[in-house]
Amino acid sequence: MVQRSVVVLLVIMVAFIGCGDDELEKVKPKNVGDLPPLGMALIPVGSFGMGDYLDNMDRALPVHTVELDAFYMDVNEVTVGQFREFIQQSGYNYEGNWLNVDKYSPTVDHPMIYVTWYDAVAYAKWAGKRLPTEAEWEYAARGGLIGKRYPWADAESVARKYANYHGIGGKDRWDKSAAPVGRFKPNGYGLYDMAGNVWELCADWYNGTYYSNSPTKNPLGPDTGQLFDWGGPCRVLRGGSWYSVASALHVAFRAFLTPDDRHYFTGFRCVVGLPE
Ligand SMILES: [Ca+2]
Repeated sequence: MVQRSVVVLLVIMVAFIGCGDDELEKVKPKNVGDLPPLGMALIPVGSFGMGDYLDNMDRALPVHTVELDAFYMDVNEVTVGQFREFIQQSGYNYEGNWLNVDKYSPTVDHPMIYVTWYDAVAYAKWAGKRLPTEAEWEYAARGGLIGKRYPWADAESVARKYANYHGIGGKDRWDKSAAPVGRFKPNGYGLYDMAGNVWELCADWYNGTYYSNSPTKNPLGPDTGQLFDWGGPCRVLRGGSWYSVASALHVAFRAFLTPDDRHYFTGFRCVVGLPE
């Protein structure tokens, strides 16, 4: 019996030795379509309580259940280098001022800033992606945690390990500019800078009362944005920036900006759905 096992083993070994490079090339990974695209993380299908559990932010109430399909999200904010490549390849007419960009995002590894919502949408289209919905952004920022304040849970005392935000201390040595992307710790889904560095544009129009009548499944935001005394409508901004105080880093904190505004604190990242 032992001898027979040895013979079988030898046959198997010879069979493997007989496999050349040609054979290896025939082997394809299973379910290639399920692998995250380069630089993106899989955000799993699921549901969560969207909104503010802890701080009575009226814009982020009521907390309501949202169900989302799975999607992939850029692990980093879109960089200056990526945006320059987009312009070179597409011929897109970027009407911002590169001197402004260089002042606060001086290298190709810094997040692209001074983008309008239209610039961000154009980049996403070129990349075969789209902007996240506000619900997708918050779900991803929570990183699998439930009812927590920040992407890393609740303690502000460790914020400097995870976020570039106002003031210096800990790992944050970028006091007067954005940091290169990915220099702080990621959240539970492997996403960097969901708190701080640059505010991130979402696809949705902003309305402060939307949470009262949001659909449960894959909400897309209101049909149009809220109007204010000073103007509007606005698109949603999330996550806070290098110039924000810690309260703006909350995963539920909602900010907004008119879609043709450019600022030193505004950037974005993209998402893409899973193949059908
Ligand atoms: Ca950010």
